[in-house]
Amino acid sequence: MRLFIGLEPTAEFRQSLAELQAQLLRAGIQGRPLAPSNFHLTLAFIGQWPEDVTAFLPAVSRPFSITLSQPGIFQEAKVLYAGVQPSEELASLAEQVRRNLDHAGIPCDRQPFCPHITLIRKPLLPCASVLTSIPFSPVSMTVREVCLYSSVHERTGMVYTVIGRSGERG
Ligand code: 3AM
Repeated sequence: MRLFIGLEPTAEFRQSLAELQAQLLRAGIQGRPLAPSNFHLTLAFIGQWPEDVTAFLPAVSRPFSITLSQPGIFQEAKVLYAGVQPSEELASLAEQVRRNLDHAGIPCDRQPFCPHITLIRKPLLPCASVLTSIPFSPVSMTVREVCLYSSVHERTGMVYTVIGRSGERG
């Protein structure tokens, strides 16, 4: 299984992300838009691993909010994303996820945590200023749980599916 751990957008948050994505496309940005059903915020990328790791997802003891910020681009990864405002709670949740994996001997990517939600892969911009010209709303959602995702390469592209939740740990 190809696995990663992340946050699943609520229906409302997903809708706002889809609207932002549509605005970016209308502004002339080309590329490969993610299907809104695939939107997620990655906390830790595991990659190939033979077992379900739901048991190691940290519980969210105190729900907290995350809020969108300006869209941006990771040039190297060729990704256009919706920014997510950094916060103490979010950073410590990502750290807790990575620590749990370390303790369980499960390897994960150790790139610094930079909260974002990918909207368009391989973006081509009509001009450099297009991103700052998009009006975006700083919508929020409440984080209540951490999700384990599987990533499957299907004929139509990648499909990310929640296969475990921190609330479901036995
Ligand atoms: O959350 P985003 O969309 O930025 O790019 C992949 C995607 O990131 C990333 O994990 C998320 C779910 O697939 N990813 C894929 N391979 C990776 C790797 N080897 C990776 N992240 C780090 N290391």
